[in-house]
Parts: sequence; C-alpha cells; structure tokens
Amino acid sequence: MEICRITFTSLALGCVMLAMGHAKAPTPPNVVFIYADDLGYGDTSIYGAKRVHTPNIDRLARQGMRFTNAYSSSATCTPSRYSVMTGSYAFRKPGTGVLPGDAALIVPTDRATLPDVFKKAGYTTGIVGKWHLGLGEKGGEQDWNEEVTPGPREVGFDYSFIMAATGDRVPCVYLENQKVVGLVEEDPIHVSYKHAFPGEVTGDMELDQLKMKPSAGHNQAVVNGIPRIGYMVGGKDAQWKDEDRADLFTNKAIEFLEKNKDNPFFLYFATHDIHVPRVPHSRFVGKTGMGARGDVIVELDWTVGKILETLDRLGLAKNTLVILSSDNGPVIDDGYQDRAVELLGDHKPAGPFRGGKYSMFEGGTRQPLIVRWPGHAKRGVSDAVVSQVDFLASFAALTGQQLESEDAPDSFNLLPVLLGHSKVGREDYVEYAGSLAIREGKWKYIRPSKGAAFEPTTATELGNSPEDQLYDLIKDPGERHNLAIEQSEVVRRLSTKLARYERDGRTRDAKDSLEVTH
Ligand code: NG6
Ligand code: CA
Repeated sequence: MEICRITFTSLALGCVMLAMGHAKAPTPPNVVFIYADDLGYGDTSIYGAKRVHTPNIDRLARQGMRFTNAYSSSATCTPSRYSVMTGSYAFRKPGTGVLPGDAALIVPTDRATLPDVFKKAGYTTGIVGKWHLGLGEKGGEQDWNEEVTPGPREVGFDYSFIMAATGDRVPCVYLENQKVVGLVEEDPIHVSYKHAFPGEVTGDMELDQLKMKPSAGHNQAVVNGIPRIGYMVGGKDAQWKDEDRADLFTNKAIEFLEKNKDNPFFLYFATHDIHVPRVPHSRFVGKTGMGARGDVIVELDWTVGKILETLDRLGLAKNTLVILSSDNGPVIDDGYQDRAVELLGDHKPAGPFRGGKYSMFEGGTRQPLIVRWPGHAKRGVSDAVVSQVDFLASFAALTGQQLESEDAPDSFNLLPVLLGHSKVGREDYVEYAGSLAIREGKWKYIRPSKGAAFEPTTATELGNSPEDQLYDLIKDPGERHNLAIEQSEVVRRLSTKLARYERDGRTRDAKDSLEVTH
C-alpha cells in the first residue's frame, strides 16, 4: 500500500522520492504526453502486432513501464480528451460527445486543468495537434478570421498549434495561438455545420474526382480532394494538406522542445494519426501491406521516433517523462473507403479485446500506455488498473501541486504506479460509451441500455444490451461469457456502486486530495 498525502511542495517531492527509492529530491522533470488518435491496444508491435512494426514506440516501452490495464475515459475522442484535461469523468458533463468543429469550448476555465497544474509549477506549457474540445464562446458563431477565444490559452497552454477538431471535420486549417495560419485578408474563411455556401462544391457532387471516397457520411466540404463533415469556403491558402500533417505537427513539436530546452516544459502532443482520413506521407505509403491504416501507424511511430531523437539531441531525455497513450479504441472502416477492411488480414487492432471505438466492450477504452523517465520510472510491464483521468492528480503530485477539493473530481494520484514502484492501481474505474460500465478487480459490469448492439457502418459491437452484463476480465478478457445471472450479488453491488458514483458527482474524496487510498 502506497500512501502519498500531499500537503506542501517538499512533502510532495518527498513522496515522489519515496516512490522512487531515492534519497534526494530531484527537479521535477519535463513532461511530453503523446496522445495518439484511435490507436488500438493491439496496433503496435510491443503490444503484439505482427504485421505492423513500431520500433520507436517499442523502444520507448522497453525503456520504461508498459501498462496492460490502462484506460481512456471513453470510447470516443472528445470525452476522453475532456477527462484528461479536467480529471473528471466525461459522463458527468452533458455535451462532451464527439464535437463538431465549430463547437464552443467545453473545458471549464475556472477549475484546474492539466496544463494549469504544470503552469503553476513554473513550466511552459504547449499543445501541438488535435484539440477537439471546442473553441470560442458560442458554437457556430466563431469568426475564424479573428483570434478565436477562449481556447487552449484560457485552458492553460502558453503555446498552441492545433487543428480545431478532427481531420474529417471543418475548419480544415491550423490555428497557431488561436489564429488561423496562412489566412489572407482577401480570402476570408467561412464555416457552417448547417448549410453549404452558395457555389460550394461538396462531396456528393464530385464523387469521381475525389482522392478518397466516403463509405459513410463525409460528403460535405471538399478540401485537398477529400470530402469532410461540415461546410467551408474561403481561406484557400490556409487549407491543410493531409499528406504533410504528421511532418508539420512533428516539426512544431520539435520547435517547442528546442525553444524550451532550458526551462521546464509540458508538451501535450496530440497526433492526428491514426484517425480518418488516413493519408500518410508518400514516404510511408505501402510500408505495411495493410493499406492506409497500417501505413499511418508507421507514420505515427516515425513521429514518436523524431520526438525521442530530439530529446536525445537536446540532452533532455534523462529529465523528461514521456507518456504515450491513445484516446479511444480502434476502428477499421470509420467512414472512408481506404481499404482498411480489405487489407486487415489477421491483424487484431484491439488485441485480445472485443469491440473497439464507440464500444462498451474493452476494445473501446482499454489503451496502450507507456511511461518513460530514465532512472526514475522502472522498466517493465504493469497490470495495475490506471486511467488517463488520473494524469491530472498524478502530475500535480509530481510537481508538488495541491488540488482544490472541487478540482479533478475523479482523478487519483497514481504516480507511484505510473513510475512502476507500486502495483496497486485503481480499485475501480468507470467506462463510458453508449452506457456506463464499472470495472472492479476482475469484474466488469455493464449497465443495461437501449442503445443498438451493433453499428453496421463501422461493424462495431457496441456492447449495449437491455440486460445486465457481467464479465470476468481475467478469465474472459474477450467478454464472451455473461455471468450476470449466476453472479447476481456482484451485479447488485456493482450497479449500486456505479449509481452512487454518478449521484455523488465525484469519486475522489475531497479530504484525500492527493491520496492513493487503497
Ligand atoms: C464519426 C465519424 C468518424 C469520426 C468520429 C469521431 C462519420 C460517418 N463518422 O461521426 O469518421 O470522425 O465521428 O472520431 O461521419 S473521434 O475519434 O474524433 O471521436
Ligand atoms: Ca479518437
């Protein structure tokens, strides 16, 4: 049992040291959080993939801790990212579902966020990559020709280079410090999720000229020959080229590292890979024989390699904690005809788990998670239950920050676990997609719901059922044998606990601020 009660900075660092078995308090490290998009548990070679090779991610894992029971908050992007930022389960806040690109900011600016924690400790904070947490005060009313605010800055980032939502949603431009990059005055940009603009050519009309055709939806604005969700005109010079995005994000991240090499920094590097539309740079095309989906995994791995190489080059590797995970489980056909289904073969994107993106089954929220901090994080594999919701409290502990009781209501300080010094992870965890589930030890209970059991366009087993579901995740990681009837006592207990967690509005006891309680 690891108890790490944090009341002031020196004690906090003492706890870190205790956890690390050292005698002297270190300077808190830089932190680089690489958040991949839609990367599945089984998509990297270190997690068992055979036909895709990810030497850089594998190296990162071999030099640190790799987790087999790590979770995102949800089986889609926005809610998982919301939880990372706030340390709150996303199900608590209506409106955290997958956002359109013109949604308003959903992260509260009056409560501690993940970057705030670092900022308060004197770090310079930056985000490069996918945002997808809304921008501006009123959805649909942003003027993309002006600075769009509130946004990353108001959430705690000193620097931002982002795409507003996803690669398949307008606006198809980048924003640097909340201003569209490359916009010229004579060609203003207009965005709508309600109507096409007069004269706008949409995906419906241009089918035979498209670079990539949709398999579902994705039939509105056409940018770079690819049809998207939402309408957009103008800003021609600012429009992105999907092929160059991984290079661009990587270069922006490297610039941030170079610029901040002499001061403590936190970089939230949210890659677009491996989300749709999957358009690898020509250097990666054909590298896996699995089509675009495989090739963008290799592109992601290259990105990770570049970041690691930069840390080495700048002499920062030793004093930088690198953490890598994914926002939700994998999906094969996510709305474009990119041959991912045809070329999948025996590759298992979700590893041993059932379902994937959008699903209540483990494939939705069980994520790869790697933590490297040379000399401080152990090397090895941990089966402790940990979650991305815990990053906020854990990094608060790392940097000696005290959380207010109202902050991060579901975030636990699992720093000793993340660093491999304790195997005692979370006692329980709430998973969220079409319904809610609670995992406690070997048990996973999925609450009955009216949602569909199967989504035909993505071929996802969503895991929704009007019946109680209870699985033994140790004996049955693939969630095939529903034990709800024979273990009705466990069902009763877990459904009551889940209802209590929902009702209470928090799971971290306010007084225990930063305590690992079990
Ligand atoms: C779905 C999109 C999918 C993807 C997802 C969000 C269609 C048919 N499907 O609605 O392509 O964009 O939303 O993904 O439009 S996430 O990773 O950002 O949550
Ligand atoms: Ca995602």
